[in-house]
Amino acid sequence: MAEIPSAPTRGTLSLRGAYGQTRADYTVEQRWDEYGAGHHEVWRTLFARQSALLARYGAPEVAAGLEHLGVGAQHIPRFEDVNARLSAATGWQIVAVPGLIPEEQFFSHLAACRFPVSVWIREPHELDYLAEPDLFHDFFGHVPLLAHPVFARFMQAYGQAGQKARLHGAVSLLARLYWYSVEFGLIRTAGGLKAYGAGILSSKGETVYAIESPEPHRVGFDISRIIRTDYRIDGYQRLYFVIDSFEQLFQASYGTDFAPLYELFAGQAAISPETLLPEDQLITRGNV
Ligand code: HBI
Ligand code: FE
Repeated sequence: MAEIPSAPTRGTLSLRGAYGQTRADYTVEQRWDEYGAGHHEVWRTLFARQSALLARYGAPEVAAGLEHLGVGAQHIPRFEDVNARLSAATGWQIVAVPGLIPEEQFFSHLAACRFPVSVWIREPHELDYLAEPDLFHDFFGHVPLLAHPVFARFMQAYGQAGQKARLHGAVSLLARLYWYSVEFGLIRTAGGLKAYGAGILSSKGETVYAIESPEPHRVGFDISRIIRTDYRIDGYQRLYFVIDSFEQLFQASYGTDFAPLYELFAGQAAISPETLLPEDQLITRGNV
């Protein structure tokens, strides 16, 4: 890795995509002391903005998780501080990684109750859009729910399912489950529809859109429907799947033998996210 310059305000940005110092499992040290004032400022800005949206748009378990883990706006969290509380809550840990890591290691971490969090944070001109996960997305979006026992158990089951999917050459099918739940999931609550997916909660625009826009379809969660359904990576989703509870998410995933579904769907064309099926449990029909 390049030397760490001690820039007065930004500190170093060389952590982004720095894969030179990874261990075999793709983890690195967080090196919290190397974040500069500018990095903490980006965290503060994003945290203030996104946490203000949680009360109205986020699943209550997300705000509860942030609170429980002692995560606040002040500065980029120290992973070891969070780990002390997280492991007491659910047995999970977060581990520092340079960014996206290969599937094999990603699934191994989840199966072992470790969530990989990128160590680099976006720059001030990137607050609204990033093509790859940074610390803010990984942390704010994913970590709070790891303090929820049932969601945490689901994530471990997903990691184990991922390991099996690799053997079937079916990761691209299983990844749709992750996309439509962990990244872009909605949940029905007494207070109405709320977001729990990290891709939604780490985006200002999509947090409002996912809940309030008349454009996208919103359909009841169904695993075998989800793993047949394409998703878009270049804009807000046209389709969201809605769970009734985290128990539903866990039970459906844990109780499903994916192998026969992989066989069945392997040769079939994917369903477009714009397409509704007669058997869908329609919650809202999109108007676009
Ligand atoms: N690596 N750090 C990181 N974060 C991810 O979400 C991630 C990854 N590697 C692979 C991956 N996701 C996907 O292949 C799976 O969700 C299927
Ligand atoms: Fe993510």
